[in-house]
Amino acid sequence: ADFEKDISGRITPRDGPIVLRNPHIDDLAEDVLYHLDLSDKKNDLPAMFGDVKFVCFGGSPKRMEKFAHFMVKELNINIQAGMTLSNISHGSDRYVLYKVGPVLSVSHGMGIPSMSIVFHEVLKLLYHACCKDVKLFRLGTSGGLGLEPGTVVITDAAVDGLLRPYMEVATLGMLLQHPAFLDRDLCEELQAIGSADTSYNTVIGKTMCTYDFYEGQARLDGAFCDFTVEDKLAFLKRIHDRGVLNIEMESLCFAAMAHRAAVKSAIICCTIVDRLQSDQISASHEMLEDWQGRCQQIVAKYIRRHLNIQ
Ligand code: R2B
Ligand code: URA
Repeated sequence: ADFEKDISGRITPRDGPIVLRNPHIDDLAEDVLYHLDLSDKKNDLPAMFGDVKFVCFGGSPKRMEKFAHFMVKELNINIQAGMTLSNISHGSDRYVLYKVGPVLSVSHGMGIPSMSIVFHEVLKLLYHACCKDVKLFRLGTSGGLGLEPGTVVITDAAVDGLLRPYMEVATLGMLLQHPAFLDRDLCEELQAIGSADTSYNTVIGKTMCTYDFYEGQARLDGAFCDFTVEDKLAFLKRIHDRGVLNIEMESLCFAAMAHRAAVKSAIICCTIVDRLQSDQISASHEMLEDWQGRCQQIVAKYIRRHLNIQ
Protein backbone atom coordinates (compact mmCIF):
# COMPACT_ATOMS: atom_id res chain seq x y z
CA ALA A 1 0.00 0.00 0.00
CA ASP A 2 1.23 3.48 -0.75
CA PHE A 3 -0.28 6.55 0.82
CA GLU A 4 -0.72 9.99 -0.64
CA LYS A 5 2.30 12.21 0.11
CA ASP A 6 2.89 15.92 -0.31
CA ILE A 7 6.09 17.38 -1.75
CA SER A 8 7.89 17.19 1.63
CA GLY A 9 7.11 13.48 1.92
CA ARG A 10 4.35 14.12 4.41
CA ILE A 11 1.64 11.46 4.40
CA THR A 12 -1.85 12.75 5.18
CA PRO A 13 -3.19 10.65 8.06
CA ARG A 14 -6.63 9.33 7.34
CA ASP A 15 -9.60 7.46 8.72
CA GLY A 16 -10.59 4.06 7.34
CA PRO A 17 -9.18 0.57 7.79
CA ILE A 18 -5.69 -0.03 9.20
CA VAL A 19 -3.36 -0.78 6.29
CA LEU A 20 -0.11 -2.69 6.85
CA ARG A 21 2.68 -1.68 4.51
CA ASN A 22 4.22 -5.13 4.71
CA PRO A 23 3.47 -7.65 1.92
CA HIS A 24 4.79 -10.56 4.00
CA ILE A 25 2.20 -10.54 6.76
CA ASP A 26 -0.59 -12.04 4.66
CA ASP A 27 1.73 -14.95 3.73
CA LEU A 28 2.14 -16.02 7.35
CA ALA A 29 0.30 -19.16 8.45
CA GLU A 30 0.07 -17.61 11.89
CA ASP A 31 1.09 -14.18 13.15
CA VAL A 32 2.28 -14.41 16.75
CA LEU A 33 2.21 -11.07 18.57
CA TYR A 34 4.81 -12.41 20.93
CA HIS A 35 5.20 -9.50 23.39
CA LEU A 36 1.42 -9.12 23.76
CA ASP A 37 0.82 -12.87 24.13
CA LEU A 38 -1.73 -12.87 21.30
CA SER A 39 -1.94 -14.55 17.89
CA ASP A 40 -4.23 -14.17 14.91
CA LYS A 41 -4.82 -17.95 14.91
CA LYS A 42 -5.14 -18.68 18.64
CA ASN A 43 -7.29 -15.62 19.35
CA ASP A 44 -10.34 -14.29 17.54
CA LEU A 45 -8.86 -10.84 17.16
CA PRO A 46 -11.82 -9.32 15.23
CA ALA A 47 -14.20 -10.47 17.98
CA MET A 48 -11.87 -9.28 20.75
CA PHE A 49 -10.77 -5.96 19.26
CA GLY A 50 -12.85 -5.14 16.15
CA ASP A 51 -14.62 -2.19 17.85
CA VAL A 52 -11.41 -0.42 18.99
CA LYS A 53 -11.27 3.27 17.97
CA PHE A 54 -8.74 4.78 20.37
CA VAL A 55 -5.40 3.36 21.47
CA CYS A 56 -3.73 5.12 24.39
CA PHE A 57 -0.07 4.35 25.03
CA GLY A 58 1.88 5.33 28.15
CA GLY A 59 5.20 4.28 29.63
CA SER A 60 4.26 2.64 32.89
CA PRO A 61 2.13 -0.50 33.29
CA LYS A 62 0.57 0.78 36.56
CA ARG A 63 -0.35 4.12 35.03
CA MET A 64 -2.00 2.45 32.04
CA GLU A 65 -3.94 0.19 34.39
CA LYS A 66 -5.13 3.27 36.27
CA PHE A 67 -6.03 4.94 32.98
CA ALA A 68 -8.13 1.90 32.02
CA HIS A 69 -10.05 2.15 35.33
CA PHE A 70 -10.46 5.88 34.79
CA MET A 71 -11.92 5.24 31.30
CA VAL A 72 -14.44 2.77 32.78
CA LYS A 73 -15.87 5.72 34.74
CA GLU A 74 -15.53 8.24 31.93
CA LEU A 75 -17.36 6.03 29.45
CA ASN A 76 -20.05 5.05 32.00
CA ILE A 77 -19.29 1.39 31.51
CA ASN A 78 -20.92 -1.02 33.95
CA ILE A 79 -18.68 -3.80 35.12
CA GLN A 80 -20.81 -6.51 36.67
CA ALA A 81 -20.37 -7.31 40.33
CA GLY A 82 -17.53 -9.74 40.85
CA MET A 83 -15.92 -8.88 37.52
CA THR A 84 -12.76 -6.78 37.12
CA LEU A 85 -10.73 -5.37 34.27
CA SER A 86 -8.00 -7.76 33.27
CA ASN A 87 -4.67 -7.36 31.58
CA ILE A 88 -5.16 -9.09 28.22
CA SER A 89 -1.40 -9.51 27.80
CA HIS A 90 -0.87 -11.04 31.26
CA GLY A 91 0.82 -14.08 29.68
CA SER A 92 3.71 -11.86 28.63
CA ASP A 93 5.14 -9.72 31.38
CA ARG A 94 6.61 -7.18 28.95
CA TYR A 95 3.62 -4.88 28.42
CA VAL A 96 0.08 -4.50 29.77
CA LEU A 97 -2.99 -4.22 27.55
CA TYR A 98 -6.47 -3.31 28.80
CA LYS A 99 -9.63 -2.86 26.75
CA VAL A 100 -12.42 -0.58 27.90
CA GLY A 101 -15.15 -0.44 25.25
CA PRO A 102 -13.56 1.15 22.17
CA VAL A 103 -10.44 2.20 24.10
CA LEU A 104 -7.19 0.24 24.44
CA SER A 105 -4.78 1.22 27.20
CA VAL A 106 -1.29 -0.12 26.51
CA SER A 107 2.08 0.34 28.23
CA HIS A 108 5.16 0.93 26.08
CA GLY A 109 8.03 0.91 28.58
CA MET A 110 10.90 3.40 28.37
CA GLY A 111 12.71 4.46 25.23
CA ILE A 112 12.45 3.97 21.49
CA PRO A 113 13.32 0.24 21.27
CA SER A 114 10.57 -0.67 23.75
CA MET A 115 8.06 1.65 22.06
CA SER A 116 8.95 0.27 18.64
CA ILE A 117 8.21 -3.36 19.55
CA VAL A 118 4.79 -2.68 21.06
CA PHE A 119 3.85 -0.30 18.24
CA HIS A 120 4.54 -2.96 15.57
CA GLU A 121 2.45 -5.50 17.46
CA VAL A 122 -0.45 -3.16 18.32
CA LEU A 123 -0.68 -2.00 14.69
CA LYS A 124 -0.78 -5.62 13.52
CA LEU A 125 -3.39 -6.39 16.17
CA LEU A 126 -5.57 -3.54 14.84
CA TYR A 127 -5.06 -4.82 11.29
CA HIS A 128 -5.94 -8.45 12.09
CA ALA A 129 -8.96 -7.24 14.07
CA CYS A 130 -10.17 -5.23 11.00
CA CYS A 131 -10.35 -2.02 13.05
CA LYS A 132 -11.39 1.20 11.31
CA ASP A 133 -11.04 4.93 12.02
CA VAL A 134 -8.53 4.42 14.83
CA LYS A 135 -6.71 7.23 16.62
CA LEU A 136 -3.52 6.78 18.63
CA PHE A 137 -2.34 8.75 21.63
CA ARG A 138 0.83 8.74 23.69
CA LEU A 139 0.26 10.10 27.20
CA GLY A 140 3.59 10.75 28.83
CA THR A 141 5.88 12.63 31.14
CA SER A 142 8.71 14.88 30.04
CA GLY A 143 11.21 17.49 31.15
CA GLY A 144 10.03 21.00 30.18
CA LEU A 145 12.10 23.96 29.00
CA GLY A 146 11.13 27.21 30.70
CA LEU A 147 7.70 25.86 31.61
CA GLU A 148 6.16 25.59 35.05
CA PRO A 149 6.14 21.89 36.01
CA GLY A 150 2.66 20.50 35.45
CA THR A 151 2.33 22.28 32.09
CA VAL A 152 0.85 20.04 29.38
CA VAL A 153 2.76 19.96 26.07
CA ILE A 154 1.15 18.70 22.86
CA THR A 155 3.78 17.78 20.28
CA ASP A 156 3.47 19.25 16.79
CA ALA A 157 6.81 17.79 15.65
CA ALA A 158 9.19 15.30 17.25
CA VAL A 159 12.93 15.76 16.72
CA ASP A 160 15.94 13.67 17.67
CA GLY A 161 18.88 14.80 19.83
CA LEU A 162 20.35 16.60 16.79
CA LEU A 163 17.03 18.42 16.10
CA ARG A 164 16.38 16.20 13.06
CA PRO A 165 12.66 15.51 12.47
CA TYR A 166 12.98 11.83 11.68
CA MET A 167 13.77 8.52 13.35
CA GLU A 168 16.85 6.83 11.96
CA VAL A 169 16.79 3.03 11.94
CA ALA A 170 19.69 0.79 10.90
CA THR A 171 18.03 -1.61 8.44
CA LEU A 172 20.00 -4.17 6.39
CA GLY A 173 23.20 -2.20 7.02
CA MET A 174 21.67 1.08 5.84
CA LEU A 175 20.45 4.03 7.88
CA LEU A 176 16.83 4.64 6.93
CA GLN A 177 15.12 7.87 7.96
CA HIS A 178 11.44 7.81 8.90
CA PRO A 179 9.86 11.28 9.16
CA ALA A 180 8.05 12.02 12.42
CA PHE A 181 5.17 14.30 11.31
CA LEU A 182 2.07 14.66 13.50
CA ASP A 183 -1.50 15.73 12.80
CA ARG A 184 -1.93 19.49 13.33
CA ASP A 185 -5.75 19.39 13.67
CA LEU A 186 -5.60 16.83 16.43
CA CYS A 187 -2.99 18.96 18.30
CA GLU A 188 -5.23 21.99 18.17
CA GLU A 189 -8.33 20.12 19.23
CA LEU A 190 -6.50 18.66 22.25
CA GLN A 191 -5.05 22.05 23.14
CA ALA A 192 -8.50 23.63 23.09
CA ILE A 193 -9.75 20.91 25.43
CA GLY A 194 -6.77 21.37 27.78
CA SER A 195 -7.09 25.16 27.78
CA ALA A 196 -10.60 24.93 29.21
CA ASP A 197 -8.90 24.12 32.52
CA THR A 198 -7.14 27.35 33.47
CA SER A 199 -5.40 25.92 36.54
CA TYR A 200 -2.49 24.92 34.27
CA ASN A 201 -1.20 25.78 30.78
CA THR A 202 -1.58 23.59 27.68
CA VAL A 203 0.88 24.49 24.93
CA ILE A 204 1.84 23.18 21.48
CA GLY A 205 5.49 22.81 20.45
CA LYS A 206 8.37 20.62 19.41
CA THR A 207 9.42 17.65 21.50
CA MET A 208 13.01 16.40 21.56
CA CYS A 209 13.28 12.64 21.86
CA THR A 210 16.56 11.22 23.16
CA TYR A 211 18.11 7.78 23.51
CA ASP A 212 19.14 8.45 27.11
CA PHE A 213 17.66 10.15 30.17
CA TYR A 214 20.94 11.49 31.58
CA GLU A 215 23.72 12.64 29.22
CA GLY A 216 21.32 12.43 26.25
CA GLN A 217 19.13 15.04 27.93
CA ALA A 218 22.08 17.22 29.05
CA ARG A 219 21.80 16.17 32.69
CA LEU A 220 24.73 16.73 35.02
CA ASP A 221 23.55 14.15 37.56
CA GLY A 222 24.13 10.83 35.76
CA ALA A 223 26.86 8.34 36.65
CA PHE A 224 29.00 9.91 33.92
CA CYS A 225 29.28 13.47 32.65
CA ASP A 226 31.93 15.18 30.53
CA PHE A 227 30.37 18.64 30.14
CA THR A 228 29.98 21.75 32.31
CA VAL A 229 26.91 23.56 33.68
CA GLU A 230 27.53 26.24 31.05
CA ASP A 231 27.63 23.65 28.23
CA LYS A 232 24.38 22.15 29.47
CA LEU A 233 22.54 25.48 29.68
CA ALA A 234 23.87 26.65 26.30
CA PHE A 235 22.51 23.46 24.70
CA LEU A 236 19.12 23.65 26.41
CA LYS A 237 18.77 27.34 25.50
CA ARG A 238 19.75 26.63 21.91
CA ILE A 239 17.11 23.93 21.45
CA HIS A 240 14.54 26.05 23.31
CA ASP A 241 15.24 28.89 20.83
CA ARG A 242 14.57 26.41 18.04
CA GLY A 243 11.09 25.68 19.40
CA VAL A 244 11.68 22.65 21.62
CA LEU A 245 9.36 22.81 24.65
CA ASN A 246 10.03 19.44 26.23
CA ILE A 247 12.28 16.38 26.17
CA GLU A 248 11.31 12.73 26.51
CA MET A 249 12.24 9.34 25.06
CA GLU A 250 9.54 7.88 22.75
CA SER A 251 7.91 10.65 20.69
CA LEU A 252 10.14 10.22 17.62
CA CYS A 253 9.31 6.53 17.25
CA PHE A 254 5.62 6.95 18.02
CA ALA A 255 5.23 9.83 15.55
CA ALA A 256 7.34 8.18 12.83
CA MET A 257 5.49 4.86 13.03
CA ALA A 258 2.03 6.45 13.19
CA HIS A 259 2.93 8.64 10.21
CA ARG A 260 4.22 5.65 8.24
CA ALA A 261 0.94 3.87 8.97
CA ALA A 262 -1.07 7.02 8.03
CA VAL A 263 -2.98 6.81 11.31
CA LYS A 264 -4.08 9.99 13.10
CA SER A 265 -2.12 10.33 16.30
CA ALA A 266 -1.11 12.75 19.02
CA ILE A 267 1.48 13.03 21.80
CA ILE A 268 0.47 14.73 25.00
CA CYS A 269 2.94 14.97 27.88
CA CYS A 270 2.96 16.75 31.19
CA THR A 271 6.24 18.34 32.23
CA ILE A 272 7.49 17.16 35.62
CA VAL A 273 10.59 19.37 35.96
CA ASP A 274 11.84 22.60 34.37
CA ARG A 275 15.16 21.57 32.87
CA LEU A 276 16.39 25.19 32.80
CA GLN A 277 16.14 25.05 36.63
CA SER A 278 16.91 21.48 37.63
CA ASP A 279 17.96 17.99 36.57
CA GLN A 280 16.49 16.09 39.49
CA ILE A 281 12.83 15.20 39.68
CA SER A 282 11.78 16.02 43.20
CA ALA A 283 8.02 16.49 42.94
CA SER A 284 5.99 14.39 45.39
CA HIS A 285 4.19 11.26 44.31
CA GLU A 286 0.86 13.11 44.68
CA MET A 287 2.06 15.99 42.51
CA LEU A 288 3.25 13.59 39.79
CA GLU A 289 -0.09 11.76 39.83
CA ASP A 290 -1.96 15.03 39.63
CA TRP A 291 0.10 16.24 36.64
CA GLN A 292 -0.22 12.96 34.74
CA GLY A 293 -3.96 13.04 35.43
CA ARG A 294 -4.16 16.23 33.33
CA CYS A 295 -3.16 14.38 30.15
CA GLN A 296 -5.55 11.56 30.97
CA GLN A 297 -8.43 14.00 31.48
CA ILE A 298 -7.75 15.80 28.21
CA VAL A 299 -7.66 12.55 26.21
CA ALA A 300 -10.75 11.25 28.05
CA LYS A 301 -12.65 14.43 27.14
CA TYR A 302 -11.57 14.07 23.52
CA ILE A 303 -12.76 10.45 23.43
CA ARG A 304 -16.08 11.26 25.14
CA ARG A 305 -16.68 14.07 22.67
CA HIS A 306 -16.03 11.79 19.70
CA LEU A 307 -18.30 9.09 21.13
CA ASN A 308 -21.02 11.68 21.81
CA ILE A 309 -21.01 10.99 25.55
CA GLN A 310 -22.35 14.02 27.45
C1 R2B B 1 9.53 10.01 30.01
O1 R2B B 1 9.78 9.46 31.22
C2 R2B B 1 10.62 8.31 31.05
C3 R2B B 1 11.95 8.57 31.69
O2 R2B B 1 11.81 8.86 33.05
C4 R2B B 1 10.68 8.07 29.57
O3 R2B B 1 9.96 6.93 29.20
C5 R2B B 1 10.03 9.25 29.03
O4 R2B B 1 9.85 9.43 27.72
N1 URA C 1 11.05 12.01 31.13
C1 URA C 1 12.19 12.32 30.48
O1 URA C 1 12.55 11.62 29.52
N2 URA C 1 12.89 13.38 30.88
C2 URA C 1 12.53 14.14 31.94
O2 URA C 1 13.23 15.10 32.29
C3 URA C 1 11.35 13.80 32.63
C4 URA C 1 10.62 12.72 32.20
